[in-house]
Amino acid sequence: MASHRVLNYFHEILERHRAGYLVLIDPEQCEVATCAKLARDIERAGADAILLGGSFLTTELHPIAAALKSATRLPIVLFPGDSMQLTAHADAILYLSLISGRNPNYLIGEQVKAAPWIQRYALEPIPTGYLLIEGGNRTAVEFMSGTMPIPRDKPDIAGPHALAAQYLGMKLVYLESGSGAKHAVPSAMITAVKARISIPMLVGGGIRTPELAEKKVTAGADFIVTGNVLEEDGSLALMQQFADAVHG
Ligand code: 1GP
Repeated sequence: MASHRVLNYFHEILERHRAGYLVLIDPEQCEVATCAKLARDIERAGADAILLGGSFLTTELHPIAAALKSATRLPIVLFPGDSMQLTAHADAILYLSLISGRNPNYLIGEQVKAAPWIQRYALEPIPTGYLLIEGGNRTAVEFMSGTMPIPRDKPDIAGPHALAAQYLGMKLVYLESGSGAKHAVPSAMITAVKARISIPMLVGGGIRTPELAEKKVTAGADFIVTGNVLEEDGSLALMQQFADAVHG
């Protein structure tokens, strides 16, 4: 029986704060020598967990994950682009199914390849319905997955996708504009999805200011994910502003 330690922790965050703040580290952008400091800063800033992963990996994940894990008590949660992005040096994995797409490889193929390794590494799998939303530019996830994003002005399409994820037993829904998206997920879409589901919703992609993060929380996001903006300015002060804006 898999433990639900990290999922339970996510629910505890939502009892403590109006929303949670997750910092995404792309292993491609993180040197082993510097990522321990980054992990300590993320914890000091008040973020709730670290996500680790990217659309495309050309670097060794294990030493980076190990350095992060030894530097912080925050959960390290894998956010993999495919079944190669697995390591034992993490607490949990967002077990993603790209349900907005119709590519069987990202609906179930990569998941089957990953399953025995998740078991071997004793990672907590958190089944997550992953919805790619049009963000105003071509993103790596769109290209790598070969799937079309849901149009930005179609909340009526996003809502039933998220509801289907919940009915399939998934524990989280992730609305994703793609890393470096020009536009974050529209607030109207977040509100429409929120009205459909009772499982927590993560929102990420293109969130570059604490003010925008705050707006997405007001619209209904339960967790805000930021990646790119901290790769450019990974200052403790900015991370603290994000954490404060999200926690409220
Ligand atoms: C990407 O949602 C995350 O998967 C974060 O996106 O890098 O644009 O913050 P950004």
